Amino acid sequence: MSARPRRGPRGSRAPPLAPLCCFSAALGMLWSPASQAFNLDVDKLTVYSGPEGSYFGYAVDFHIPAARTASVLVGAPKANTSQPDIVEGGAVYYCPWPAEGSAQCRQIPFDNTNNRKIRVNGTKEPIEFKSNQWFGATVRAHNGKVVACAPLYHWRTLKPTPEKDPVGTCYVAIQNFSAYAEYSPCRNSNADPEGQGYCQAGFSLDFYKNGDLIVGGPGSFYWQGQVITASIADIIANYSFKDILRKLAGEKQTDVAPASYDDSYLGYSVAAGEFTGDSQQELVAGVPRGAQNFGYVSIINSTDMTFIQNFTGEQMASYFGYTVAVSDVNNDGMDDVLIGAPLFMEREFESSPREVGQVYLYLQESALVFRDPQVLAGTEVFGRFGSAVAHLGDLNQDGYNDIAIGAPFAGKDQRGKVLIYNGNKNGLNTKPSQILQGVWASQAVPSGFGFTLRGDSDIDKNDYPDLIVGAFGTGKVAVYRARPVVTVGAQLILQPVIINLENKTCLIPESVAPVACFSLKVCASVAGQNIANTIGLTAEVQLDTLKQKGAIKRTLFLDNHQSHLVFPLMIKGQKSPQCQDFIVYLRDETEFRDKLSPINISVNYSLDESTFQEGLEVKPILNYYRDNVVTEQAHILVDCGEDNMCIPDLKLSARPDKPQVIIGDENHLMLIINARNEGEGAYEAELFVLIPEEADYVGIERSNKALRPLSCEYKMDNVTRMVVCDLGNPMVAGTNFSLGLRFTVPRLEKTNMSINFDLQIRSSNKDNPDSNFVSLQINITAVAQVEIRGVSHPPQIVLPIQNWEPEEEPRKEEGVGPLVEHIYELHNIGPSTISDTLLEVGWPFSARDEFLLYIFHIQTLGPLRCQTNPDINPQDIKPAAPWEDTPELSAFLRNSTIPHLVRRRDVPQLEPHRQSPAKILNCTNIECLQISCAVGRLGGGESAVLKVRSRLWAKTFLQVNFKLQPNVTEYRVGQRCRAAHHPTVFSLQMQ
Ligand SMILES: [Ca+2]
Ligand SMILES: [Ca+2]
Ligand SMILES: [Ca+2]
Ligand SMILES: [Ca+2]
Repeated sequence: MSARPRRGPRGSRAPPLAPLCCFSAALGMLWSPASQAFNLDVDKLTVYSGPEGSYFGYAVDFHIPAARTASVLVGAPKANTSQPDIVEGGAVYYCPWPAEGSAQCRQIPFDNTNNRKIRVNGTKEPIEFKSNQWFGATVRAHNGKVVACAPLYHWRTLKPTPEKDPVGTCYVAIQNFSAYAEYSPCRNSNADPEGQGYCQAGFSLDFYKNGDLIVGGPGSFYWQGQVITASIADIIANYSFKDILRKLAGEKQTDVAPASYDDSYLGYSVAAGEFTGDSQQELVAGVPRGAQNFGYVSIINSTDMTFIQNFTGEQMASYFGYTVAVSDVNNDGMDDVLIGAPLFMEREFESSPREVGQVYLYLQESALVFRDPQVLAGTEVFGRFGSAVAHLGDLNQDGYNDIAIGAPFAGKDQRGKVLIYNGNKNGLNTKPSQILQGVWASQAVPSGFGFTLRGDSDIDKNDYPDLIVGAFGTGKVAVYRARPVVTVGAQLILQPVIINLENKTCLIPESVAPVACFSLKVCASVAGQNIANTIGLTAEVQLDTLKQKGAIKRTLFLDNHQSHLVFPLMIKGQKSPQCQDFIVYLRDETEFRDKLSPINISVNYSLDESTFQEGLEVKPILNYYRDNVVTEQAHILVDCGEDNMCIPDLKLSARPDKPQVIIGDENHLMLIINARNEGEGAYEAELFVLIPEEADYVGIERSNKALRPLSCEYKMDNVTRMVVCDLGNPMVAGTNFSLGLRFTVPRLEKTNMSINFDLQIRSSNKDNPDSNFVSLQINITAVAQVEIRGVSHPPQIVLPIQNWEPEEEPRKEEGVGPLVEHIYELHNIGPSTISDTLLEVGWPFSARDEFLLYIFHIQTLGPLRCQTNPDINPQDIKPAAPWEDTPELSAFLRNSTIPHLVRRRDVPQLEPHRQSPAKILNCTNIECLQISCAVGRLGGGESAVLKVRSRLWAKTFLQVNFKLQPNVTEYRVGQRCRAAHHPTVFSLQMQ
């Protein structure tokens, strides 16, 4: 073995081929899903079985060579074959559909031969080793062509000393299994681990849509791995049984990479999709141990095999890229990428991480631009959610492709599960519409139901694609067929809706007393892909459903005197509704008291199973995403005066609880609304409040006794957002109450002067149904509290300074005097943003033609633009090189919240000389230099900082023998002001 010790021979590491090892200690059922079943049929399953221990079901595919024929291909990589002297060479089975009795599946004779031999030094020895080669570990069919591979196929290599390199090999079958060819792309002179000797070609397998083959070889180049593509026609044309080292002209492959890419397993999974905005598909390949074991998936240019773009995993050793699938789940015409990371751990950094697995969906927004992934997380520890991800096609024919995800070790006894996720315009529904449960327990290895999935082919020609699930641990394969989806549009029409008890126009059979009544029409239409011409529904109508069991139902069917009725509804053809009419009457007024609460009438419907034909076909199913109950309400006319004409007079007024809202504030705002009915009863009276885009609805006020806590609902109608409150049904005459609706107004930045709430009460009465319209305008104000803070460094200076004399005519900054730095911070406490503010600082510059504090440099932070009058440094003295700020100063500059009074503790306080009170210099008695700074937009909580570097003109003070104590921390700071939309002038002066 030529492998260097570090790399080790193939057998000394966990082979990537073996199914990720099995955990017998699952932590039990952590998940009890509401088990729906949409829309795969779980009754008319086709189950194929293979020899025990053969791993039958490790790979599966549909084989649909022509429109009228369909079958299932099943790989059984540990099956024994008729090949002489080969042990567990592996096989691919052809399983006809529909299944034919007991002899269901038969081996496809891809290769009947023993190991080929060569003559070495006069003796014949095998040049290849087909025992335990895992033929059938991958199987793929495309338009009648079938490819299956044996990734652990070894060959001897051409070296003088025999070696066994697991190069892997594949076989192609065409023309209804009449012609076969072998394709072993890594069986070449580039042997050994550093070459392609450990390639394991065919570990993963797929087709481009043009029929070209994609072969993954994750072991090449010290397990860097590679992907190889070739055309089937070339493989066939080039094939020769004897010529074992043929090189394919049109073959393409990814190249060897630097050693840092070793052990990353490129080609562990492969798929094809269109991601560059043209029509030529790209290759997608999983690299689950790449990127320091975070795993990634590459999009690879199919023309030159260069790497275009990567998706990278988020957790080490999560095996991101273990599987990859391409589908367009949001039906925008652009392929999306799904990536499984079956070892992903939840709560990775907590004490009890849970290995649940995860699948990532990357929606393509435009060429090579993807949205942040939607994550579908597994729920069962060690369930290996995401071991398989399959594009299903549009399983329910709603226009969006659907996805199946396998969790092969989940569920009871690790029997495995498959979760179906329906696509929608935003991606995938986060809740599965169906969870298929593995039913086979297994002893030695988990049954692995869901380890292998294949969809997107219609095996029974019912226009709905079907799903194959492999369970290699028990040697079983199940074909789940999709049920046709029937979408029912149902309607209840009541006439009239408001019933006058005195208007007795119906006669009950065998009775002379007339009764009040109304007509009830039940209508339904059906729609669906390839559904029967006549669909039988069973409809059940319930009257007065709000009255609980035992309570008097106020309405009954005229026909049967019951409050409910079950009847068949046969619907012929699609789209046009079929209706059935009923008469419903009210009991005599003396039999019930409640005339106020509405009479709720509902119809629910189901498919009439008795109309289904018995046979092979799967039964249709109602659309899971439609409610199969429709409800309407009728009302008893009350409170309408002598004439029984109900004319309400609805009055509405509203006011806000504060006169204005403030930009930048949290702005809790309550509308206090008064609703009155000064006329007769108003039916289904509702208050509508349209919410301006700046505001959000919070809820109804409940703590204030004067305000009624009505039931209100937030609704959205297209882009219009509103609150709808139930004011009573009827809202009786004389009603007068107030309610409070709470809002926040967080989005005021772009609004000018005011925001508007529009309000109205509406009822279902015929006459005068609505109230006055109220448009409530609330003014917007900007209010900001601004403070100025400052610090001087040092806080005081004592002259003379030991061993230092000022220069007579200083040429350099250091010759002027001690450094005095001031920092002013303009801090906008908020809440509103301020702008167009002016910060002015009067700086004690000179007195009697002598300089006092001589400025060398002005520095700003934040939105400040400053100028001075007169100019600074009029003597043109050479400034010192700018030095680093002291830690305190830089902290102050960076973060204004560091209390600058700290400086007092840092500096020894000198006892002021009481006997000679210092003269205070300020802009009233000396010449000041004006620093004027225009302050730009300053949000609430933000600061602008002005930093002035000056020197005390020491000569001035020494000449007059003057002792200055500029205790600068005492200058007037903290001026407060309110800034509005007009400029505000701050003035700051030194004392
Ligand atoms: Ca492309
Ligand atoms: Ca898409
Ligand atoms: Ca769908
Ligand atoms: Ca089907």
